[in-house]
Amino acid sequence: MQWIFLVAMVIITSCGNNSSTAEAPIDLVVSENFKNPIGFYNPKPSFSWKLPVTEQIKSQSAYRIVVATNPALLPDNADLWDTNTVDSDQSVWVNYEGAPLESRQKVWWQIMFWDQDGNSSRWSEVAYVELGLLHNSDWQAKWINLPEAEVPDIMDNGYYFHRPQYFRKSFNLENPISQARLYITSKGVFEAEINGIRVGEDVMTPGWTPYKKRIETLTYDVTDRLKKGENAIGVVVAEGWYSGRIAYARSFVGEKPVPQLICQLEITFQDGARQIVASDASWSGTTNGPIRFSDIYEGEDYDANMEMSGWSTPDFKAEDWIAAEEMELDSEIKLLPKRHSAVREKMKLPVISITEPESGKFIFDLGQNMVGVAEVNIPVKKNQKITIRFAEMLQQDGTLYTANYRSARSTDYYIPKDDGMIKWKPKFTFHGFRYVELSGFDSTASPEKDWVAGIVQYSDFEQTGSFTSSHEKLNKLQSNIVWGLRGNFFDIPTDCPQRDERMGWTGDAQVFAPTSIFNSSVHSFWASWLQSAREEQFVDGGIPNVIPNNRGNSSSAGWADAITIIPWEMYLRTGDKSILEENFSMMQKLVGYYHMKPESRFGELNSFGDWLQPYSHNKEDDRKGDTPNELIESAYFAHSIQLTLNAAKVLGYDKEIAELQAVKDSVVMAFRNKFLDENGKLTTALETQTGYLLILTFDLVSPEMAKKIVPRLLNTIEEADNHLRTGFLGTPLLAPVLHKYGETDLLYSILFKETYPSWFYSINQGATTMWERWNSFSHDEGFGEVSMNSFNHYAYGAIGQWMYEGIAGISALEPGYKKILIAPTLGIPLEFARADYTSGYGVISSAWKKLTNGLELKVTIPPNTTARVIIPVEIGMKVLLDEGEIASNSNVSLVERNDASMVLELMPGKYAFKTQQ
Ligand code: RAM
Repeated sequence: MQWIFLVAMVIITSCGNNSSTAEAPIDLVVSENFKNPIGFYNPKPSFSWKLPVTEQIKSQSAYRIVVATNPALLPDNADLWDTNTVDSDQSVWVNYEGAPLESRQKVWWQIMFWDQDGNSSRWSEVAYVELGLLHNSDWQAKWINLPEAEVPDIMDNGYYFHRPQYFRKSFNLENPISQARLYITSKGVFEAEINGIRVGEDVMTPGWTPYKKRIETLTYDVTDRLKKGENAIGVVVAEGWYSGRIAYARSFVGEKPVPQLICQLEITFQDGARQIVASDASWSGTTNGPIRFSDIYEGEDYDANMEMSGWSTPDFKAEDWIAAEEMELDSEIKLLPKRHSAVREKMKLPVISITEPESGKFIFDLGQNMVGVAEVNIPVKKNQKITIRFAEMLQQDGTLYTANYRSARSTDYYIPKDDGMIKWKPKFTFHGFRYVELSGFDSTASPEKDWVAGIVQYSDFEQTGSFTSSHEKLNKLQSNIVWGLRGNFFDIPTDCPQRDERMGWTGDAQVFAPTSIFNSSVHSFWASWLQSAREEQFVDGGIPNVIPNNRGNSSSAGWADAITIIPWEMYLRTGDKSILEENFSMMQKLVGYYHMKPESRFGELNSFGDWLQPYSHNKEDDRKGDTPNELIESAYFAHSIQLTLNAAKVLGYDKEIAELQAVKDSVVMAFRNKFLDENGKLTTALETQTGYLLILTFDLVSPEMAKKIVPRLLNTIEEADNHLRTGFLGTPLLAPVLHKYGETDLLYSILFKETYPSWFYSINQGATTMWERWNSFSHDEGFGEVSMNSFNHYAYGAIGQWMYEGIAGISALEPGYKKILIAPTLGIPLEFARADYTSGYGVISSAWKKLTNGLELKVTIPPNTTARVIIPVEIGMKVLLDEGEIASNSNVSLVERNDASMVLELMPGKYAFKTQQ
């Protein structure tokens, strides 16, 4: 009897309609791609997983998720949530619907699925998610600072600054430890140590948010750092974005806020007892540590004579340290767990050559414009100051070109305490550079390449895509785009990483966001920045030009719209509806803001126009280009309404759908009446490429009218000798529009232009990143306009989207790539191209190669998706699959055969097609 019961149990728990077991699901993540997070921000996570790639598994027919408070309860006794068998092919974004999770809570989860034939999989490995501190009331700790830090010092250049504050606390733990977590953040930037060893690998934490509303907290597992007996924690806090110089003003215009620390070390002992070590007035501190000064723009000053050996260990005698002052938490400022990865050291670049253009000043070339810090490993003389300067470019005489840093000092100083070798890098600054100039080292030694390394830092995301082709310059462009991304995803999306700016310009962000997600796992990065946008939205619905905002209260068309465009783009590319839910009301308020103005008052909004359009005739401000503000404003108004409407449809917000549709129709009518004549010609003073591109991208006219407009656009391009005449707003639209209207040969020719203005032109001038201007530098004319000349500015990298979607031809037919389109665009200049992209379902790839008499196309489709592939093949030619007949493969079905292509529907798998005479 017992035996029969046991067998029955086994059958029930395997839950199969069919007894065979498939491989377990893999890559379990919560919410925006977090793998086993601790200190997690979201008490209602969603769950996603991937099906294993095997011959047999094509799709999921059902799943079961179990969630428990203890891994031992899994899978059979899940006490928090058991979905039981859910008949569904959903393998991404399954919302947790168990009891709400609480601060600190750690829960374990596991998943199994049934494939298309009802075969059950094995259970996945157990994954977990641990929450951070979700409420201000979770904090016993107080904000602390040193009294002396309240009075800032003044720098030589007149800017005030606060010296970095070192804090410490020693404490006794009487019992063996089972678990310890450090919850920590600062107003400023911090680095923590426990018992002399650094905590975590993050840099410049907590990053930059609207500090008056929200400061992000970090959580670290420090169980292994602590021991029974005496322990100590030490934290150094510097100004960072909080009170350092950032932008034309500081974060808080006119204020001189004091950097502060808050942290809470929570220890659980093996007997279950708990102890909390929290920042408060019992901590002591000093500003007399070795980091004398740190600032994002200026750099860092370090004096080794001031080193305090062992300052974060229990034995340290903190004799001249003073008591910290404590301050209660402010209920207006929410302390919330950081919702995207902090910046980290991601790569280390070696030096490729050394020069000495001025006696005693050696320049180390890293061969690549990058963002981060330089690590030096050099011989020094006691008290002989080392100067470390940076530049993105060199002048003709081989010395550093630093004029484009504007007022940013961007220099580090180090004073050695002894003769000998030092290894050092700064902690609380970052630089944008390719070249490092060293002087002041021990001049008896001759410089070696290993004296300097470039430590590349950016928000800790992974590569999700790659693009390569037969064309060297196109590959260089891809590399420059990726370096532009690495350089400008430094906790927030910045326009540039090197000069006295480095701000979250919204316009730049919206044009580059789609490209960024092809290349990197930046979904949570954008979701987090959008939260800052919600916090910064003005009462009237306007959106500041930079987020976080430190530039006053104006909104600009094409910039503000980042907050409708980015949620929509992220939804399309990930299938995550929560990004629409979270941002819907912000989107709606922006529409309301635009709508406040009667239609007759087009052009009321501030605008940067088609920023930096080449050959501008604009007499007021040539940077704003030739497309009138009012047209840009009205077009973006219509576009933002459309995207908000799309979101309302996805979310099923019926009331809003009707309202938004009505506004959209009236705006579009007004646009047509004002800006177009009946022949589709722009009525503006100048016909611009961008004017036509906006109309065609945002579908502001009927298909019949679009047919009249396309030739006009082509005409403006021809007049420019087949070059682009577009700025920040127009350039990203060129590819989608020309692609949509079948002008891909022209598009290839614009993209492959070597002459100004073009992508390859900058490459021909030596670009290793994207530049702010096509001619930021040229061999003939030298450096461009110095007042605004960044050599690391991702905006024009927006073409990367078409390299994936157009050239390689990978795009999403359904949000999140549940249904994929593979439709490569062959171009005369290319022999082959290949892109790989890791979607929520797994790797999608498309690789094509021209053959003497046809084409080879290799495609990978991940499980639980389907794909439509459009193979360019003329009538009369044959298409083979794996050297055989297509018809013999049951995973492929023919949708259509037309003059120019064969359209097939593919099940998951790998396919090699060949076209032949
Ligand atoms: C400059 C930068 C930035 C741009 C603004 C309008 O500061 O070029 O990228 O968005 O102007």
